[in-house]
Amino acid sequence: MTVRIKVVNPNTSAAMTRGIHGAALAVAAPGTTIESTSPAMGPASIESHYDEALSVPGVLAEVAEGERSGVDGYVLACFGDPGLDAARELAAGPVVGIAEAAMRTATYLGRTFTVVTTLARTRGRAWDLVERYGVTKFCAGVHDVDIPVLELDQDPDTLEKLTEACASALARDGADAVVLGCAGMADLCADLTKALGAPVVDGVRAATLQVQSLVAMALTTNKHGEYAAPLPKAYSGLLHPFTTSPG
Ligand code: 5HY
Repeated sequence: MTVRIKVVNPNTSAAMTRGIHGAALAVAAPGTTIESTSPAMGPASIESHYDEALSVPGVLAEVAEGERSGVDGYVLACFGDPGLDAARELAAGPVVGIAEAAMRTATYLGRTFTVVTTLARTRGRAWDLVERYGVTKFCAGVHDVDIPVLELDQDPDTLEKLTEACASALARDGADAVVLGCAGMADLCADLTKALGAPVVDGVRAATLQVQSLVAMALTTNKHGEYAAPLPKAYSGLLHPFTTSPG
C-alpha cells in the first residue's frame, strides 16, 4: 500500500522546502511517498503573528490541492503550526504540525524538554502552543538562537551558535531533551545531537512519522464534530477561490 504524505512548508522559500523534504524523506517508510511543497503565495519566512496569519491561505490552498489529488496525510512544516485547525477541517486524512509532533515526542525522552527557536519574538507563540498541546508541565523553557529563519542556512556559524544556544538552554532548564523550534533547523539535528549528548527532536521527522503511523492505523480526524468540513460559504475578493460548495 502506497502512503502519500504531503509536507507543506508554509513559507515560500524553496531552499527551505528542499531541506524539509530531505528530513521527511530520511524517515519515510518503504512504500511512503513524500511530496513537499510551498504555497504560491505567502511570506518568505514566518517570524511574527503577521507572517503566520498571511501564511494560512497558502497552506489551505495546498491542502485543498492535496485533497483533490488523494493525499493520505499532511505535515505542516512550520513551528507555529499555522492553519492547523482549518487544515484539519479541509483534510480527510490526518494533519500534524511540527511543533505539536516535536513537543509530544520530547515527552517520551525525559521529565522535561526545552525549546530553542529562531528569534526572541517567536518565543511567546511557542509558549502558546505548549499550553494548547497540554505539555506545560513537560516544557522547562523556551529560548532563541537570535538567527532569522532565512539566515539559518546562510550564516556559516549557525551550527556553532545553535549548539551553544541548545547547550545553554539544557543547562539553564535542567531539561532532558531539546526541541528544535524551526523547520529550517532540521538538517542540523544529527550534528546537534552528537555535540550535545542529549536527545534533539526535529519536528519535521517527528511529524512525518506521526502521520505515517496514523495512516498505518487507519486513524483520521473525526469529521463529525469541530473538524467537520467547512460550511458552504462565499468568500469575496482575493479569497474568492476559497469559496466552499455544499459537500
Ligand atoms: C518555521 N518560521 O519553522 C518557523 C520558525 C519560527 O518560516 N518556519 C518559518 O521562527 O517560528
